Amino acid sequence: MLTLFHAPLTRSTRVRWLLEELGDPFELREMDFMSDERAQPEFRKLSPEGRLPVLVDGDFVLLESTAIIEYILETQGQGKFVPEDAQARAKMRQWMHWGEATLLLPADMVIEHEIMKPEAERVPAVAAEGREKFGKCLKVLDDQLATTKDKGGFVLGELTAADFVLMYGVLFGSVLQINKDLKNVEAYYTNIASRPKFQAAMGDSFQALEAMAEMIPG
Ligand SMILES: N[C@@H](CCC(=O)N[C@@H](CS)C(=O)NCC(=O)O)C(=O)O
Repeated sequence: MLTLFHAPLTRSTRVRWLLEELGDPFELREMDFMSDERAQPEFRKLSPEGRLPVLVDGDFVLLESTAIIEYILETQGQGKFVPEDAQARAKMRQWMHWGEATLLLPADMVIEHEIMKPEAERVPAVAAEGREKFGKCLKVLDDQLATTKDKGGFVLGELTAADFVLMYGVLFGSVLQINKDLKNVEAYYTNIASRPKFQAAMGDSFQALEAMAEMIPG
């Protein structure tokens, strides 16, 4: 059985959502992200930098949420959430990489400098630059969603692996109020948030998101 090391509101939510949608049993090892659990030597053997998610499949340990999603779909997805056509599959990977490498870079600038860092270490100019760049990225996604909204409502129409990745940036775009004028992105988030399996993956994180929204300056 697969074991997922997870903490609420981290990228492991992507993997947890996928596992919930697939419906096979898995072991969830929930960690307290803010405690010293991730610094423990036993955990560092799995994740040298103490990062989440971590997937364990027998003796096999895998890091990086996008690689984990591809591994799960390849080993137990039975063709779900992966287009058959090679070019559609390539587009799925394009959006997966974009959703991690491009979209989350400015998102992290905002999250770090508005929420995570102690106040004395926050640099408002970094947060402002992050907001601007994050907004521009989300506009790119909004334009893409305009082309697929009548074909299933996900980034390529039907739900694919790319959406499990993109969801995470979109969720923070919503909390940070950056999506608010991007109708297609907002509709996309609302659609995902209404899925029972997504709600199961989020657990009580919706309340944590509300608390986070209140911490945002201005
Ligand atoms: N690219 C990696 C990023 C993993 C990552 O940085 N996860 C965050 C939580 S969302 C983390 O564990 N950070 C710990 C730290 O920065 O010390 C992935 O997609 O899995």
